[in-house]
Amino acid sequence: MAEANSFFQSKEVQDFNREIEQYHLGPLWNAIPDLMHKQPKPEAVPYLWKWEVLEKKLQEATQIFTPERGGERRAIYFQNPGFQSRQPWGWASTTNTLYAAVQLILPGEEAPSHRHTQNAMRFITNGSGAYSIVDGQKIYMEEGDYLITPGGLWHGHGHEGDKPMIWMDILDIPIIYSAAGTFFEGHPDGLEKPSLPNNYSSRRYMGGHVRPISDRTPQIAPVGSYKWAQTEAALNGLSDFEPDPYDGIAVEYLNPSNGATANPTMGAWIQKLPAGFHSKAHRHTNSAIYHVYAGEGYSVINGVQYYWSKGDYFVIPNWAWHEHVNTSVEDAILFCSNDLPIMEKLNLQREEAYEKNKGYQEITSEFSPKLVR
Ligand code: GTQ
Repeated sequence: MAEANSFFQSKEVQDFNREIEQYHLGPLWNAIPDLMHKQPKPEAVPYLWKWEVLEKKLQEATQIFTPERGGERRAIYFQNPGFQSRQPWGWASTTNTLYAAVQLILPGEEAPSHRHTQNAMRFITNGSGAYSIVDGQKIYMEEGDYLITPGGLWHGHGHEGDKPMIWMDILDIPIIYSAAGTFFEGHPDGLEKPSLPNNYSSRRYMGGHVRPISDRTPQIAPVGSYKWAQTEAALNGLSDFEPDPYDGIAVEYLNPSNGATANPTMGAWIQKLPAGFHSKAHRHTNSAIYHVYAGEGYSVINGVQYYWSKGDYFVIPNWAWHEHVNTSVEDAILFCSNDLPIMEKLNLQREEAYEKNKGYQEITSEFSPKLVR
């Protein structure tokens, strides 16, 4: 190897590499170890955002920005520190493939409808009375609901309640950006007028339990909103069963037409970590963005301890070792969004158990989250 190294560093090779640059040509012999490293090396780093910071910044944003003034949504996204060099705007990358944000809408506000090639999903964290109009269907949102807005569908939001409402958005912006597949269009009417009965698809499908017999082959998931009451019932129904050793009691949102994930490129599930639960550690090629819906505990990611409590968000980059611990006497409930469907479609999905130390990582340090001063 020493010989090979000195060959790559030799003046002859270096000069040649520089010489071909002017023709916009590149030397594979030097590039290959950086391009085809032995295992995933995501630019994304593990990170955690505290709810107190998000709440404060969203509150401040209400003083600066209104949908009326800006013609857009009041969303603040999670910029992974590993992507500062992506231009523009770090591609709003929370992981290599996914964008996530928190969005706040005030009573009476309307966020105009638009459509884009990016797929979107939402997890409702605070409040009630707001709605999303997706493809002509007005869908009311309540805490714990999960909504999908597959790419290409018109969507806009409004709020009929009397308190601010907040939710999490997850989109595949970085994937669509790198594939140069971005199309975006504003709706000619501002907020689209509903053309279907309210909550149409969830009611027709009973949340995925049955379907109208006329609906045998829909292409995209025909359920726009997955209601918390049904998700919670599913979690409770599993409470007598052995939890998954890595993720606790976890149920994934699916497209009842074909059993695939609810959104074609992004996966989402709810996982309950019973009181005192300590998962085993593993790693997988997909990345994940977590929201702490209830409870408190910590996750160990690549040996670093990330303490979390209700309202926090954290990132597990691709191929990072991780395990989750519920430190309290109450159940913890985590919402997990991930790029598993993308990895599966590209035949990249792999998973590995942590074998050392009885399956638990050794903790090397504790993460200090950035707090408001
Ligand atoms: O609410 O429609 O955070 O289109 C990013 C893009 C939210 C939305 C985001 C969007 C939306």
